[in-house]
Amino acid sequence: MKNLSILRLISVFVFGVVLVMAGHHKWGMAQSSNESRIVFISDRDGSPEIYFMNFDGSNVTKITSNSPLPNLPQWSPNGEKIVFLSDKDGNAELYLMNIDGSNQVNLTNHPGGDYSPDWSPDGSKIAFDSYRNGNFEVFVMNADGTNLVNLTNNRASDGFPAWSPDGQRIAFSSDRDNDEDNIYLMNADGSNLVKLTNTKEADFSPAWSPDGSKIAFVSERDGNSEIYVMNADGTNVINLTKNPNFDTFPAWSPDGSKIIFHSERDGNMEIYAMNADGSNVTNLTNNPGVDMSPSWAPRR
Ligand SMILES: [Ca+2]
Ligand SMILES: [Ca+2]
Ligand SMILES: [Ca+2]
Ligand SMILES: [Ca+2]
Repeated sequence: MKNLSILRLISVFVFGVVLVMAGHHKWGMAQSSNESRIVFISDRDGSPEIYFMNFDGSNVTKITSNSPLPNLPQWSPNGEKIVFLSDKDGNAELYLMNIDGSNQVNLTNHPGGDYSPDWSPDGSKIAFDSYRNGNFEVFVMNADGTNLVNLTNNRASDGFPAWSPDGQRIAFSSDRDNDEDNIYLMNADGSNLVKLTNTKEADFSPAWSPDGSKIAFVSERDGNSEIYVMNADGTNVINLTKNPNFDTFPAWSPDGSKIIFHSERDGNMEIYAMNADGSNVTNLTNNPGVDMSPSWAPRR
């Protein structure tokens, strides 16, 4: 699956990009405290680290220091922990830490690459994808790293797990039908597989709306990476971004009104927010560094 591999390389590649851009943007929307925060990756201080910012792009705060290639931070449902990817122990592993960056624990501890963490809605489990068996598989483990289960067991590339808000199903992407990646659903135990999309170009990185009615995802079906949304049964697919540049990594706001994503449309990687219908796109980061992989704080 070329797109899985390409996406994983982006985390390394884009940190070599240096472009000049200046300015700061205020969105000016009032939000309650924890809902307003976004965790993301930036190399604005010279090397990639994990940061917080408010929903409007203000109050940027660095959480980690000297963290080798951190990526894909995901806030726990109770707001107290962050799971993220780092290669600080020599290969891609998933780590759990407190939201102040303290107490980093290696959850995966396996020489194979482990990526794409996603919390179960009750916070008891973490789904992820891993190359440890020689092809990408979707695994689930307890939030302390115990009780590992391979949910896919298929020689195809299976990745980007996303738990439904009711905890019953997991969306993921796979090229198991000898095609490009498409979006599939399975029950949280790996049973009852349903294919939701069926295109010749790659569909990946699914993200459920908080009410479970829709799934945002990335597709290259219109010639470049765009953020799409569809009903959770696969109907009514809509291109939300319609921009010739690279748009990927959708994540919903806790109230379902916004989708954040990262894009290179302004010349370097920035984090953007848009309304869930694609309108009112706003650059939240406005920094010449690489800003990527946003995740919203959970609803409290
Ligand atoms: Ca590993
Ligand atoms: Ca597989
Ligand atoms: Ca695009
Ligand atoms: Ca930037």
